[in-house]
Amino acid sequence: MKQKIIALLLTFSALLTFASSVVHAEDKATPVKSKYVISSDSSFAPFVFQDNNNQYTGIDMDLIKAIAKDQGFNITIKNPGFDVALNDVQTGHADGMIAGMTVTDARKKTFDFSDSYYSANSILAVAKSSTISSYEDLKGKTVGVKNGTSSQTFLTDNQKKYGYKIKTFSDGASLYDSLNSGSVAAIMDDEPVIRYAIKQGKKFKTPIEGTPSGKLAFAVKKGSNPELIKMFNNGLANLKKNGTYDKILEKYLADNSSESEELSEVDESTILGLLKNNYPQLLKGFGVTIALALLSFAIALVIGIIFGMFSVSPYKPLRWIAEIFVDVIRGVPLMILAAFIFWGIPNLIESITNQQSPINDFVAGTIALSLNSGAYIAEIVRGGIQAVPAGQMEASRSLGISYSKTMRKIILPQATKIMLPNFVNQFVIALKDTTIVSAIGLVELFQTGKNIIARNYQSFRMYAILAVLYLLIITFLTRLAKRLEKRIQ
Ligand code: ASN
Repeated sequence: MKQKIIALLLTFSALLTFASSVVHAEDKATPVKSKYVISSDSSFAPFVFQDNNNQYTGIDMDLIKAIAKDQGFNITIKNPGFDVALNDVQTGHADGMIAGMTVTDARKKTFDFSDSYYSANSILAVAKSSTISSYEDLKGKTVGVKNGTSSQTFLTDNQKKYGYKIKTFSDGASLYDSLNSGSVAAIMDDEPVIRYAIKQGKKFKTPIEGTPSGKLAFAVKKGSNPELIKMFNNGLANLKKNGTYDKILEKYLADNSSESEELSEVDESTILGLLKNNYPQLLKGFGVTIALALLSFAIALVIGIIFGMFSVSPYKPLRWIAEIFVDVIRGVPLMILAAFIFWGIPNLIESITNQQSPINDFVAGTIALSLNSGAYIAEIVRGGIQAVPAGQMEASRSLGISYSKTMRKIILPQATKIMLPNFVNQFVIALKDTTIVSAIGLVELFQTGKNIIARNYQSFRMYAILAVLYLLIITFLTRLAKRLEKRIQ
């Protein structure tokens, strides 16, 4: 009997060892993709923000890089902002996101979360001189919050109770700037982020105690990239064990953290200082803007000429096609068109094919801008052709000359002269419209400027620099176009 029990116990323990080794083996994950795209916030210090060299840094950036190294997988990080990052993961433009993201029940329906790496409250900040000292004092006032965040959910849930208005912002920089300038009475954000801003010299205070909003974790789209979550968890556990995790937190959260000292050293409070520190980044953004404008305008010219010719064609169906195209594209705001192409279409394709098919942000921006300008150019072409007296076409046709030859030899040369100034005008509009497609996270000149402001809060000077840059390039290009126009005429 005794022997039987011992044998049974032995078998049982062998089974346990086997089972635990299986569980352990499962815990280990190997990368499936050669590179994982990780999306993040653009300004959420100390979790993610730009340092003086315009590199993204912070707890989240250090953590994900250390974890990738520890677990042996490759990553590319992009920082389009919190709500764009949420969309990125949902539509397959990114494999995962780390952005001080709070684990909430609502989010668990659409995301899978890793183990938590930090916990944070949501807290209200007001100007130092403000008299607000309770939620009740917010009645009738405006509270700012970043779009898509857990703080926004808290504010929305309690709006009726306290009677405040909510204003949402797409990024932290404009949110904090708005409290600074007094355009909102209070803002709500994660407590470590507000405390960090105060430490950096923001004249804010936090009169009301924070409300626990939860744990922060890394996230993937529900059901996708399970190995990424496992690798994150394993890596995080290792970093906690070997002290790296504590070191990272210490680096950004300690009172005398080196990061904060570094920030105050650089003088970015003058236009010259701003330019000196940021010109490589500004030039890059400038290049993207110019490339976007030129490429999309060239495509728009082709689209516009085709549909413009359709709209004056003697064939009714062609005229209809042109009319529908112009009406639809002109009737949809450019920002929605860009969002539809960048997020909407991949989402649709995925729901049909079950396969993620992300589209590059530059390509999506170019398509949106080309279609948009294309519709307006089609109208310019139609207007130009119709401005040539109809008698000319009739006279030419009655002489037996074909439609296309009359068009090419008689009508178009005159029409082109009428169209030219309008083309120049449309190009200027297209160049300015490139700022709108920054909404999909494309880092062109405007977004570059916003990212810089996110770091140093120099909105007056930075926006002035941006305005002058656009003014210079547009003036230069219009002058050039005018010369060309004169030559042609
Ligand atoms: N804690 C915020 C949220 O999850 C994240 C952020 O603002 N980056 O809503």
